[in-house]
Amino acid sequence: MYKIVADSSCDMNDFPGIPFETVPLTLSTDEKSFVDSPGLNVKEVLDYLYAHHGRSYTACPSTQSWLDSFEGADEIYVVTITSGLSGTYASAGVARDQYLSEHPEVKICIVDSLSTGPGCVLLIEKIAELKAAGKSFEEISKEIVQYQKSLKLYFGLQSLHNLAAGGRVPKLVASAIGIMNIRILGTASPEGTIAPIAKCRGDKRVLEKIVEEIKACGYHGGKIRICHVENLALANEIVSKIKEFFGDIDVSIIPARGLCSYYAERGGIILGCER
Ligand code: X90
Repeated sequence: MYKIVADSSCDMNDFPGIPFETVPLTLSTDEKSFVDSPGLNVKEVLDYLYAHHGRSYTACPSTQSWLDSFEGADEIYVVTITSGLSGTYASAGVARDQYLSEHPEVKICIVDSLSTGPGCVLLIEKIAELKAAGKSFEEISKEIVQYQKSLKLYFGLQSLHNLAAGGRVPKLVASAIGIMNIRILGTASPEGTIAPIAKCRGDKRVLEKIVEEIKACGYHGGKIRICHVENLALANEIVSKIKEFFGDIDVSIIPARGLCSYYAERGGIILGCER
């Protein structure tokens, strides 16, 4: 039996018809910890964190939580948040080595998304598609790396506070964002780190700029997945604008789970597309 496992940065809890499970990261302050499991009330956690004055931080899934997720399958595909910003990919690797030493007959492929949220969603859907097409473990392991390279990720954020506090963007890049209605538009670099593209004043400008970038990157009407942090309006506007140019495309919009909500922050959106 095959199974796809992703960490909670993928923003989905399940995919109809796909054997799928997520393994949670955690969000913490010095007083409280929140496990980013499917039942997490993201709005309440954000309310708590915005009201909290001390430090907050995140942690990648434990080896044990990966090991538990591997149980019961003999062909396992793991999709993780970018190794450029998180230890999640490494922790999955530790779990794989341990699991394989106890279950040498099992096959485990770990895919470094070099992305997050919607980028992971596209990878998960692709693995399931390749599997449904009857491809072997070896073929899927190879093809998914090529597919990853064909994907693009863009994001529009209203604050970089948590990313900067965690050392994931330089404090200098973060400084002007969040005041005077300034947002940042960025992309995932090929190494899976944050590459700022432009500062934008207001969501309308984010919308225009993101659509410009998508058109310029070689997008030709492929799949698009968008996750948002309490900003369905912007996600919907982006979709209508893209449809004006590319017609009826395969697109879906999902609310971010805990991890992406914490880093993309309120108002943030993240878009993944095929090229
Ligand atoms: O504690 C951990 O190991 C998790 C650390 C995750 C850090 C980054 C999460 C980013 C989420 C922000 C915008 C998208 C940027 C993606 C660039 C690859 C969302």
